[in-house]
This record gives sequence, structure tokens and C-alpha cells, in this order.
Amino acid sequence: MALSQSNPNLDTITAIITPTGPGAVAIVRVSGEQAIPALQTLTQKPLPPARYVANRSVYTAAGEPIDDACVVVFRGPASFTGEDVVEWHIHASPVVIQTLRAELYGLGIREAKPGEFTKRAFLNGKLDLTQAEGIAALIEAESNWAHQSALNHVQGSLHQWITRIRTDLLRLLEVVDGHLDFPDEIPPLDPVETLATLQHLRTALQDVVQTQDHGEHIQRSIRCLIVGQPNVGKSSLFNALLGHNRAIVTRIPGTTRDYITATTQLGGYQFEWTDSAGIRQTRNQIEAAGIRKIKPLMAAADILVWVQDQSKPTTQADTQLMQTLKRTQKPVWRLLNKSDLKTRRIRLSGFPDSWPVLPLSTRTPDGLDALKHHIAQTFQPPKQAELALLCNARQRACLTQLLACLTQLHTTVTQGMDMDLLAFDLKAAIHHCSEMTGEAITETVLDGIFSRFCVGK
Ligand SMILES: Nc1nc2c(ncn2[C@@H]2O[C@H](COP(=O)(O)OP(=O)(O)OP(=O)(O)O)[C@@H](O)[C@H]2O)c(=O)[nH]1
Ligand SMILES: [Mg+2]
Repeated sequence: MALSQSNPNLDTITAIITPTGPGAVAIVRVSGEQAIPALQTLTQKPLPPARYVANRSVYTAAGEPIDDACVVVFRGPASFTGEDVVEWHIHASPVVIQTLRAELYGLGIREAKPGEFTKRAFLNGKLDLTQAEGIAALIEAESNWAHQSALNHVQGSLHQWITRIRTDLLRLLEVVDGHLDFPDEIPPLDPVETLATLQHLRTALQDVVQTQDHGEHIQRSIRCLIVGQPNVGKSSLFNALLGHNRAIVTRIPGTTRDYITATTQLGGYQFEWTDSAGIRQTRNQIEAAGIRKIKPLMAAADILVWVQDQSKPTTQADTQLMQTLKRTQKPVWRLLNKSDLKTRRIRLSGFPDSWPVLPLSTRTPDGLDALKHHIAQTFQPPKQAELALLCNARQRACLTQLLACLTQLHTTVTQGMDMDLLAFDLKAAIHHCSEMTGEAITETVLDGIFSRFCVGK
């Protein structure tokens, strides 16, 4: 379906595109046919040249002064949305913002829905769907790698890659269709060459599908829950990771009650650390409430960081906690803390080989080295090519369907090249490429995608 091309009947929309709250300047964007007439009405001055920052006094339609502002005009199609756009840089006073917006509403301009500016940019062919989704991902990026991946998408990496695949498939379809229509003039596809092309495409696609696992850790924080018995140094570790004393540390067992969460960046990834109450039998109601919260925290965690005090001998409680951690089937890192003290710990039977055991001291300057080294080994920098082609869930679904189509095509070619069947399979594969870039997508799906954007984007 052709959703593209500018629609002159679309109404003019506006939104504040800067964060709300106190600040020096707020930017109000207006996009659509009424953007420039509204500027003329509310500034009572000649229009500034496009793409120049101009000083303008702003008035209500009744002539009351509102603010001294800077305005920028972008003439469509050379604008973000492809329509005429005016950006008003006004003082970030709630009164100024509200008055200007009320005046714009009074001129028939309405509030933009979330993602509506980007949706118009997409509909006007300014960017494809993967680039539009890249903008949302860029705004939401929590880690350096997520930021780089999203920026790649905005710059068209995914779009170009899938377009190349689509072009190769279209070339095959042209020959198949040509042969079906003019069998005497256009020869059928050469099976050897076709198989080679399909194999090449499948391998490329499989490689990309395989690297998608990486995306999970890049696109959101890696949740690490610090658990252990009381007084082993969980809060000390939490503070050491953060570089400041966020959690209370005392020599009294049972210090931490409610859990505390904070994030850090390590090696370009974002880690979310949670310090929890020490697990033990207790009569203290508050402490017991804190311990009860650990189970759901374990369920939500990606990694369980189990801290033990290696200056104390292993106890029955250690074995019990080990069993609990085992049952989660999650990665567990066992940290033997207080390595600056004499060791008293003895082996734990039934300890899984897959759990790394790392020395730790939160008291010495290099005490976190083993943990940091382990993190660097486990979460290595992704390759640039991986970042460029890291997909969101919708895009991954398109990739999986495309791969299934290529496999089907392969079978059709090896089983005698039925030309009608080939044309059918090729069209299905091309359709999935077009779904990825948004060329073949329903209005409902499109609305679903853009509604997840923030207002003003
Ligand atoms: N010698 C030494 N003492 C440490 C180390 N890490 C923590 N401690 C001490 O151990 C005691 C308990 O530390 P916390 O960080 O409060 O321990 P916790 O596991 O959070 O304790 P709860 O919140 O009660 O469960 C404090 O006196 C810390 O100074 C370490 O590496 N070496
Ligand atoms: Mg604590």
C-alpha cells in the first residue's frame, strides 16, 4: 500500500519538543500548512528567510505581548517532517509556553500525538521506518552501544542493507516474470547462479540473525542483583561500583533492609546494580520484609552477584543459598569478599563449574579488579557491523520471515524450478523486505509503532 507522499489535507500540529520543567529555553515546533501563517499572525513582522534564526517579539492574536523569541522557518520539503515547519525558541516559562500554545490552538493548530512529527516525516519519504524507529531508539538509548546502534539506524545502515537484499530479489523476480510472460525471448533463471545468489543472501541473513542475541544487553541495562548473607559486604561492593557511598555500611548484620538500585556504565554497557538485604532467619519485621522482596528481584535479574565473606567458614546457610541460586538457572558470579583478611572458607559441595569464583576486597584500591576484568571478558565490545544491523522486535520478526522465505526459495530451486512457485516465493520474500522498511505496512501497525514515541518527536 502506498502510504507515502505528502497529504495537503493534514492538519497543522504543534508540540513542545524540549523537556518540560524549569529551564532557559523551550522549543515549540509547528508543522503543516498553517505553521507559517501562524508565525506571521503572532509576530506581526515579515517572514524571516528559511533556516535563519530570527529575533521576533511574539504577541497574542489580540496584540498583547507574550515574549521575545527566536524563530526558525523550515520550508517543506526541506524540513524534518517534509512540511512547512516553524520552531519557536521561547523562554521556558510555563505562562509563556501556555499562552503561545493557546494562541496556536486558537489559529486551528492542534496538539501533536506522540511520534506524529516522525510519522509525517516517514509518510513524506524523508526517512524509512527503520530510520524512524532509530530516532525513538536514539532517544531511549541507555548505553553507549545502544546509542551507536540507534545512530547507525538513523543514518540508514539497516535501510541500505535490506534494500540491497530486496534489489537482488527483485532482479531474480524480473527474470522469472519476464520468462513467464515471454518464454521464447527471455530464458529461465540459471539454477546454479540462482542457488549461489540465494545461498549468499541466506548466509548474510543468518549471520545477522545470530548476532541479534547481543542486542538484548545493548538495548537495555544489564540487571545485576547483589545477594548474600548479612554483613558479607554487599553494600560495600555496591558503593565501590558506584564510586560513592550511596548505601549505608555498618558492622552490624542486617543493615540493609529495603533494596537500592543504581546504574553505572562499564565498557559501553549500562549495568543496573541492586543492593539487597542480607538473607537470614530474622524476627525483625522490617528486615524480614526486605528479605521477602529478594525473590521477585531474583526473577527480574540477568545476573546474580553472590557475595560471601571468605574470612568466615562456609556454613549450612551458604549451601542453602547456593541451592536457591541454582534453582533460578541464571548466571551466578560468586565473589569471595574481604580478600584482604585471612581466608577461612572451605569448599562448597555441589558447586556448579559454570559459576565464576572471583576474589574481592571492597577495602583495597585494586579490590574490584577481578570483577571488572570478568565483566570486560563477558561483555566484550560488539563489532561495528553488528551494531549497524541490530534489530528491534518488529524488525527481527521481519528478518525471521524473510529467512524462512529464502529457505523455501532454495527448496523450490533445487526441486526443479517451478517458475510460478518461484515468482510466488520471491514476491513473499520481497514483501518482508518492504515490511522492514515500512513500504508495505498497514496503517494500524504504523500507528502502533509511532504511538510508542514520546510527544514532540
Ligand atoms: N576487611 C574488610 N571488611 C569489609 C570488606 N567489605 C566490607 N567490609 C566490612 O564488612 C562490614 C559489613 O559491610 P556491609 O557492606 O554493610 O555488608 P552487607 O553485606 O551490606 O551487610 P547487610 O546490609 O547487613 O546485609 C562493614 O564493617 C564493612 O566495612 C572488605 O573487603 N574487607
Ligand atoms: Mg547492606
